[in-house]
Amino acid sequence: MRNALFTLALTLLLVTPATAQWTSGRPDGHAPIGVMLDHVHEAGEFMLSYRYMYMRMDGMRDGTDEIEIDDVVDPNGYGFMVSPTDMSMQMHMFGLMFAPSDRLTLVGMLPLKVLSMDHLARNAAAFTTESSGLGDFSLAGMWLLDPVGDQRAHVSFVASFPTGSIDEEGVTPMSAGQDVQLPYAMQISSGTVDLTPGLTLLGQLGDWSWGGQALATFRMGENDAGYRLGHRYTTTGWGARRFNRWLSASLRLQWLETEAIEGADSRLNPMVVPTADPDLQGGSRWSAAFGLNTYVRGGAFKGLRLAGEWLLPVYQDLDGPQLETDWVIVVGAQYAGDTGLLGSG
Ligand SMILES: [Cu+2]
Repeated sequence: MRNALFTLALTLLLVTPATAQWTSGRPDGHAPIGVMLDHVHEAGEFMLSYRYMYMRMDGMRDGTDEIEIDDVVDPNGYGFMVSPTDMSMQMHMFGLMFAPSDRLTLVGMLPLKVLSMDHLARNAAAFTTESSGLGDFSLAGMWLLDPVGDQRAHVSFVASFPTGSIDEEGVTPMSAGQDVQLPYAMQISSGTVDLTPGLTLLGQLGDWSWGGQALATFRMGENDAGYRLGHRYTTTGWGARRFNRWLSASLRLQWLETEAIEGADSRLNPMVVPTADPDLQGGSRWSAAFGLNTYVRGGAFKGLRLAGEWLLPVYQDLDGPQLETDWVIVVGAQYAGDTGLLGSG
């Protein structure tokens, strides 16, 4: 037995090229662009990043079944006065990374959100509410664990601070021209300090690479409006292939679970519209995503990465009636370089 193990270990050692070592210097050296906190930097490096996310939600769902808007507002159905019909969520995410050492990378992130939701009332009146603004600023640290050959792993920890607004208002047909509090999904901030521990695994083998990540977001306490958003759990795994020095494609699966809201905003009436009911905001979702990564390796734009990812839900189980997600697009630009602050490597 010991002999067999020794032979196996020796074989693995011999078939693993001596140069096999994980490297970020390839297009798939960064994860698909929809994955945050996927990579660390080397001592002295910085990175500026910008991501644009567009999420399209259209139609209502209860559990795994699609339902009609008419049923939501039918007095003999769900009995709400108003139903959302569709929503678009846009986010501009600005990020700055800096690595004080090869082990530790620090990240600052600030989102700008633009939200729009269309509705249909029982009396057939259609209306739209909108909100926008700077969201919650977050600070993250990532700690690189000891690499194993061409595989590596890091742990991450994010603290998000409620710098955005939970007091977004709008005019609805029921508000008689007055500005009234908008439902939970139209708010820009969680209103609480949110903590997100995570673990990321990365591997490379020839022209192929893979990765996996698990994140959990916990909302601390209760916000000024008397509620907290549901905790969120995300697990994702992907495979990627590079075609040459500057282009790679990826396929990714993602599991997202959101718990119900705890407490309630007393400015909202949960009888009027499902989006105002704290018990109708949770659910889980499986999505598949296709992505492209590019990496400029020389010239005036050396260190620039452009990437895009298109995500499609393949399974949704929602605490409904609730808007279902149709698709999500994320595009991003990242520019990394050496600050020169910590010498040359
Ligand atoms: Cu970076």
